[in-house]
Amino acid sequence: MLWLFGCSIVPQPPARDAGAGSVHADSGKPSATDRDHDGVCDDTERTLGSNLDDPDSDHDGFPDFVEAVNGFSLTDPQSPALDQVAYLPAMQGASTDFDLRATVDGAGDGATGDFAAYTTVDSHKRTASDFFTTDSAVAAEPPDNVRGIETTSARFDSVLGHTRLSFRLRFEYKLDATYKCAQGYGFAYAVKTDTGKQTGSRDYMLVVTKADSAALDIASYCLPAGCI
Ligand SMILES: [Ca+2]
Ligand SMILES: [Ca+2]
Repeated sequence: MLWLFGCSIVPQPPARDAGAGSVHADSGKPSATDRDHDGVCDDTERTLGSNLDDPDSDHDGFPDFVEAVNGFSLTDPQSPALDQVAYLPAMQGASTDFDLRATVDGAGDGATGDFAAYTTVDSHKRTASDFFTTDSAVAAEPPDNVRGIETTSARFDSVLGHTRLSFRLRFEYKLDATYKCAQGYGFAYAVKTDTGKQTGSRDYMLVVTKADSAALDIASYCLPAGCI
């Protein structure tokens, strides 16, 4: 799903450590290829319908680049929605619990939560998997639609009918490294039935923030040296 855009263009990951010759390393005049220096090239912005002169085209607080590489819309302020983003401070020992829900139409099978990290543009090749530790099953609505909840296995027994399943994901920061800027890590969470059918999948983003960043704004995020 990574690099999958609404208009189905598939850009390549930027060379994050590019030095000389990169857009930002150019002479002082405005770049011909990335006018607003937001990591999204003018041509890509035209294709996506975003604003070539605004690094946050939909003013949702997420830079165009971060939305583009994580599969969210650059022009819809509801994408990602508030409940699609988890935040984790880059401080050793920090953790965050992230609650999410998936609606399934059960046929009596068990249903288990399934976490999957997307490839990212992190220069250290980190993904959401490097921070994800556990997921658990929390509740079902209506409760009588499930026979039991195996909390630590993120599993609901015998789900029958239209049911909203609640899960809790835990992310922990165990790295020694510090973050100079915030980085978004896309992931999907789906529900798998005992017969292998996958349903209720939705995309999310874990934002790992600079440890001392009290207020996150678009300037807080890492941007590539070039543009996509
Ligand atoms: Ca741009
Ligand atoms: Ca935005």
